[in-house]
Amino acid sequence: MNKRYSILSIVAVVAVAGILFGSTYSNTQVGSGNAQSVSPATIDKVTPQTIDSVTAKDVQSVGGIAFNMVGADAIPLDQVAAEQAAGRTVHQITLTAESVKLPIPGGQMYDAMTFDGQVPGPTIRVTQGDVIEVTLNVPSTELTGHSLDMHAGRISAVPNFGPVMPGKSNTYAFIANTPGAFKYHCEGVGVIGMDQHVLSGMYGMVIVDPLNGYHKLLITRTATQNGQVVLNQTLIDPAAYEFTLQFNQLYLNSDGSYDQTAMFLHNTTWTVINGKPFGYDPVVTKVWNNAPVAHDKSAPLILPVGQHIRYFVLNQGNMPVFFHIVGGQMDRVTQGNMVQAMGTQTWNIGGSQDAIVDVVYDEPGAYVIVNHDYAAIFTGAAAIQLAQANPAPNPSDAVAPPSSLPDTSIPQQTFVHCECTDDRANEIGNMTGSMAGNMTGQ
Ligand SMILES: [Cu+2]
Repeated sequence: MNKRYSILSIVAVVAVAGILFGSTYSNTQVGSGNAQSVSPATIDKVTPQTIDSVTAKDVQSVGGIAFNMVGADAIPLDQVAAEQAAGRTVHQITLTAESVKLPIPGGQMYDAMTFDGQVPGPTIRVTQGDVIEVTLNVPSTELTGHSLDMHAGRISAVPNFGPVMPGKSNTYAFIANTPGAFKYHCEGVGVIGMDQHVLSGMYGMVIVDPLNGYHKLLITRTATQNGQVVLNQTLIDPAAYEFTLQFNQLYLNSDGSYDQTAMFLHNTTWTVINGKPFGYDPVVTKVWNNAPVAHDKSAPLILPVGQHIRYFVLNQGNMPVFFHIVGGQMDRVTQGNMVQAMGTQTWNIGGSQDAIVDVVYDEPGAYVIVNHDYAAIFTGAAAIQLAQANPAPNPSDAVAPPSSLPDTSIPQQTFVHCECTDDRANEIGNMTGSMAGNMTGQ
């Protein structure tokens, strides 16, 4: 590695590690004081547009408002059962760190680091207010320690995201209080190696469905009436055909090992969507079409025309994602179940940020999802979608599992299509009736 970057790297790691792990950790309880609960009706009067100007007088005028801070997201493990008894659903999730070799275009292999032998790691799906109790296992065969940072909760990094050395495991629990599509990732060993571990594959998604479900989708087009152009608006059901799309980069030396110098320079070797460069593009990745195992083949996403499509988009990488659908527009973009845009062409998703994108395709055709950064497109950030009147079974495992919420997901047939080991592909293939590679951890 270039000496300058080597020194920079060490300085950066020491600085971050000092901040994260050098401080003394104490488990602070958020006190409830004399605060009183707020009814949903009262909350509704305070909108994001007005909250900045709310004064004590305003608060009095709406009947008094005081947030009842009964606790943080983090839950001590011995209190998980009590939360369950009180009515929360508990998801016990286990992830296993696995360093493996995975293919890249040209038939070459690279040194991947994974959760459960697949990139991205298993998608975890819960409902807002559920408890996630997660265990990271690091087998004794691993040559390095790993860790697990979950963005779906407000929980202290220390000690929860700390190093788990080979042969050890670590468990923590939290309430998923905020809806969205959240990143989880390895932090290396006390953040040392975090870049290598994440950019080599140790990342995944937690979908937190809103407690009261997704909003109906307003579709705005135009029509002609009595010789005039008029708005033609339709409100469609929240239930949608769903896909997860996770963007990242690979920075590789010619032997398939991690290239940190290339990372510092943002000199991408491959850009991946759901773990593969051009993974939904059978034209570019011909090599995979001749692969002997199904999970190494590439296939486009198949979408139904005129139906509600929902994408959970997550930027796992080191570069912005200018999310764009060639030939399409986004009917809605939401974050935290709050609408951010309606009718937009491109949505900028920064590093470790998510967006939930809703679209209706009016006509059959090919619509390519890209990161509208040319360096990203031509290194792999292009996924072909075919919108059809009568779609064949969807050739993708990108579908999230149905939530416990009614009226959320329209189940789709799935197909093993992950950047994963043969063993993992076989395991997923045997998960009859469930969504490939994903889990709710019930
Ligand atoms: Cu790791």
